[in-house]
Amino acid sequence: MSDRRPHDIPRLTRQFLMPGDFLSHAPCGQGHINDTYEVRISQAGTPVRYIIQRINHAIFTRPDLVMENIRRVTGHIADKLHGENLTEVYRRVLTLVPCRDGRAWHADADGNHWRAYLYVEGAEAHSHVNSPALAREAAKSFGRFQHLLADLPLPRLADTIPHFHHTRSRYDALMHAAEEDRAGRRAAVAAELDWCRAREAAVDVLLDAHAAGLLPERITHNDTKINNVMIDHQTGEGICIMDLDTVMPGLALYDFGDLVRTTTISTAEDEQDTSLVEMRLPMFQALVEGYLSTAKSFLTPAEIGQLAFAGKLITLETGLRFLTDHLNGDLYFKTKRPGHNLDRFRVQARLVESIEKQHDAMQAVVARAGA
Ligand code: GN1
Ligand code: MG
Repeated sequence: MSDRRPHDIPRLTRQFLMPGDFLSHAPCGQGHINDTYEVRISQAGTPVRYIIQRINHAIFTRPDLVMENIRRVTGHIADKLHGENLTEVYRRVLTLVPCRDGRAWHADADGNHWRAYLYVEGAEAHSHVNSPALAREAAKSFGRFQHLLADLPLPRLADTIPHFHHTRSRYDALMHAAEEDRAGRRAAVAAELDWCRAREAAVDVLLDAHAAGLLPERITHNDTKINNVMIDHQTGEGICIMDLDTVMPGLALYDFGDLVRTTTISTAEDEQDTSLVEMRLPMFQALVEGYLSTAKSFLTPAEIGQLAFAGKLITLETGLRFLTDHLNGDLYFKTKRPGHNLDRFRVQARLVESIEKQHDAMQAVVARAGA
């Protein structure tokens, strides 16, 4: 179904259990996939904020499974945090706001699926990391998130996007897109494709280790971008993990890898001057320390041994995905300018190279912290 009509947010707001009078709404967040709005409701004169989000059903083709995963995951975490007698649990885990008819989401007449959350006040998501303290907090929070979900009761969570971090499939999809050359862009990216081919061996490393029984399947977030953790204004603590659409079975290293990709990088993901892109070792060190502070109790030595490689792999994988989308004509990720996905690919490629150059130093950091 198409999504061409402007979203009538005031009307949508009335579908959810948000008592009060509608005040205003504004787009919010930096996501490349869903449409996110902040709404303000007046409750007896006090403005209260909520988040309303359209699930991109071209990408999440089973929004029902996404919502069932999120309902279980947020409910489990909230129960555990209450069990620890923590205060402000509604700020420490996302809280779904149900619809007036009791459902967890609203399907509109255009075939769009909408859900709502309480707004996490007194905190913000950062799109760039300027201090090791922030990197440490983010990694600590994602480690805690994995830990909290380690005892989620069966059944297994649904694979909302099958093969999401199956890097071999991502590589094959790129080669397929190059073969098809739907947007007529292949000739112009011949050098980029060669760069990817030269790194093909990397795509199987974690998959092979998993198949050999060395890396266990866990419940993972799978989209641990730095802007998916809310940092508390007062304490600087990573207080709440957001963007739960891809929480599903995965490898812990995928989560750590995407933290490396988005936190150690010296620039934005789409920086046009790629000479500025590098992997910042102090940030990597902070990530390793922060992650191990909450995840060491359950990680295996094989997982700890691949922390540095995971950063390279997920950066490479995300690069493959950006280049694939460029070749397909920019159908998947939202873009703001021509060549945007190609710019994103080039940044990932420079970051991979920077990680390759600093491999030994990164391994030494892991060895020190993991010992
Ligand atoms: C997408 O929408 P956002 O920014 O949270 C993507 C991630 C990529 C990321 C790259 C469902 O996440 O996998 O790593 O862009 N999400 C999906 O910036 O594909
Ligand atoms: Mg996301």
